[in-house]
Amino acid sequence: MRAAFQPRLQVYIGSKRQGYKVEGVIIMHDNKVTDVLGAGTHYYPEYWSGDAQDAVLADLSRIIAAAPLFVPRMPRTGQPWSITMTNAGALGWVSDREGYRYQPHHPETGAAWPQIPDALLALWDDVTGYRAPPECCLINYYAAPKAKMGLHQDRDETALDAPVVSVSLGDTAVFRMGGPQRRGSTRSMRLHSGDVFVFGGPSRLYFHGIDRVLHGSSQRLGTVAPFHEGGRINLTLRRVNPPDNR
Ligand code: MD3
Ligand code: FE
Repeated sequence: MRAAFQPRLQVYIGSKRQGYKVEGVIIMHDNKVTDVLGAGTHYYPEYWSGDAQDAVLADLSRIIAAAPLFVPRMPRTGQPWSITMTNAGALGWVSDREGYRYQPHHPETGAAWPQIPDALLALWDDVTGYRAPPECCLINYYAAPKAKMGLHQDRDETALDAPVVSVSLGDTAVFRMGGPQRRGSTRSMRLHSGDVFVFGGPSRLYFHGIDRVLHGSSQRLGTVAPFHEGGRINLTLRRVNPPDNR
């Protein structure tokens, strides 16, 4: 069940150099903001209550016990990212010297990824209505106070008609959303614990990244193993291959 309250989505425009100003405040209706920025992005502020978020964290704890967090590395250079990650589902997304790809097994243990928890499968059905379930739940963990993710596009999936669903847990993130071109203008929004974003339509291929995490802004992670350092978790549910209709 969704938390019943009426928060506002603040959208900032600008850059580090020029400074930011509030571009607009969008007031939600029916616990949902439809078509944020006119790009096919839908926003569900605090989709889950605190208890429901804790239940998802308990699921993640079990997943990580079976499929440990690993340090992704940049293709070619092998430079480590500032976050750690793991996956659930038939396919997991990995990044190492060889490149970016989806694969059915953990890069270090060689084991199949754990199943995607039922609560996340139900979320996918609720917010996407897509004709097939997600094949991947990518789990990104921002433990270090300086962890971030540079501006990028998600295009390793062939089912580009399916949206990507993002769930934020723990500390608030400063999220940057660009457009279809790397060099275009960008906007900044804050992602809070329990927030769900659906990136469909044109926004599916928009550039995006995490500038920083507001370390200590939430206490939700601290009591759950292995998240004792606190920080932030982002889950993305993805359809990788088009469903086969036969
Ligand atoms: C827009 N994750 O895993 S979530 C990623 O918070 C990723 O860890 C960030 O970007 C994070 O690829 C940002 C928001 C997000 C996720 C996927 C998207 C925005 C997206 C895919 C397409 C368009
Ligand atoms: Fe992404």
